[in-house]
Amino acid sequence: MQQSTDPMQQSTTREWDRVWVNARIATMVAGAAPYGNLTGAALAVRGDRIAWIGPAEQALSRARALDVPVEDCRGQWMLPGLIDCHTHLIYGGSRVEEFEKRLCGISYEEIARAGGGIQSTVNATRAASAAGLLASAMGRAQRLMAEGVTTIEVKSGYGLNLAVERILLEVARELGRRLPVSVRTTYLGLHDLPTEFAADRAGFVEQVAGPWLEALADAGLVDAVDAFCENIAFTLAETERFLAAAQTRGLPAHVHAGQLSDMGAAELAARYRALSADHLEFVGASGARALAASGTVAVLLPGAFFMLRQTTPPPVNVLRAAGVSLAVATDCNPGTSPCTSLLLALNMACTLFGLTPEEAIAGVTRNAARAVGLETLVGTLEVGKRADFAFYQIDRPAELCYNLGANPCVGVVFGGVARATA
Ligand code: DI6
Ligand code: FE
Repeated sequence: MQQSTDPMQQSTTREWDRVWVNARIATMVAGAAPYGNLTGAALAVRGDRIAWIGPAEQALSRARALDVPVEDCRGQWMLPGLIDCHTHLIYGGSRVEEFEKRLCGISYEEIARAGGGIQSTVNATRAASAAGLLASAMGRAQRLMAEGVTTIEVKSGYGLNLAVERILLEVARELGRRLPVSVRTTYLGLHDLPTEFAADRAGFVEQVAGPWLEALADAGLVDAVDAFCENIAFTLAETERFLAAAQTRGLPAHVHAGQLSDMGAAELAARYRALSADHLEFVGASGARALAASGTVAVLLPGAFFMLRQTTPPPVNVLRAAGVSLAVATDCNPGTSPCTSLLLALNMACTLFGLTPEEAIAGVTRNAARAVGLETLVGTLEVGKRADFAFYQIDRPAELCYNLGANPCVGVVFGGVARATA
């Protein structure tokens, strides 16, 4: 799609199915007014696309001439549908007991030795039925959607064997069929070493990067891959083996990079032109420069930072100075971020990491779209993009970051169709 700095453009060849007037529109198009704001504008859709954005008076007269339905937004704000670009939405069980134990002074390591941590979620996920996994994930997805989320990235990673990873990715696809939301699937092959491979790390990485990736990709279940590159998880070399295998198949990558230490994972992600490098509490100037040069988006995950009570935030100034695009996501997972509110993540990105509200909102729209490789389709309100947008009863866009626990979303349109759930 052609990028335009002037969203007040119009298509002359298409007619409209519906037009929205009296909205205050934050297009989130870069380089225009703050938030890409348009005043006195209207937006028309045809099919699942935005067909026209232009002055409200023109919209009304044309709508009358074409006899298309007109929706009066009564001054509500309209923004692009939000994108949660990093979630582990599908898992069995819960880690609430672990949370209680940690608050009673039992350490994460003690919990892990007693069978807690990621392994406990792997056990609960392997024991769950596909129907149960789908039902719990639908509930979480619906809570995200109620805030105006229209695209969700969903990672596997709690199966750690081919059969269960396949189920997780199938459930992710099913979510996208059952709900009016678009789902991007990520095969998080390297999340943790399963106990059955405890004595054979290399063998596990070979399975993940070889036959398992092949089977899952051939089944059409994989939009991207991901690895947890960290001293408690997988090394640079192991991560690279997986990224190289994905690259051979033409699959893009995300990397969990710099959550607990700077191992050079951001540089590796950049070398493989990853869509995103995620977490980045620990990244240096060289990692930031590499991400900027490769166009890899930095996905900030304040929910995990908050739950783990970490004290070193990502070096946002360094990332900004290097020109890295910033995104924000929930990291919804049972262990470190049991968060189903992207609006709460927006607040935390501002209060804990120092993003401006405009940066944070760009981080769940325009830049989140890049982080999932869908920037030509979603993330801004522009003619030709998919008609995904949300309506909010707020006075200004920054209010989306300001509220703690309120949900001002009053309506959602997904692919040109108003959602009943909003
Ligand atoms: N980083 C995280 O914070 C989560 N996964 C990851 O790679 C933790 C997942 C868990 O504890 O279940
Ligand atoms: Fe994560």
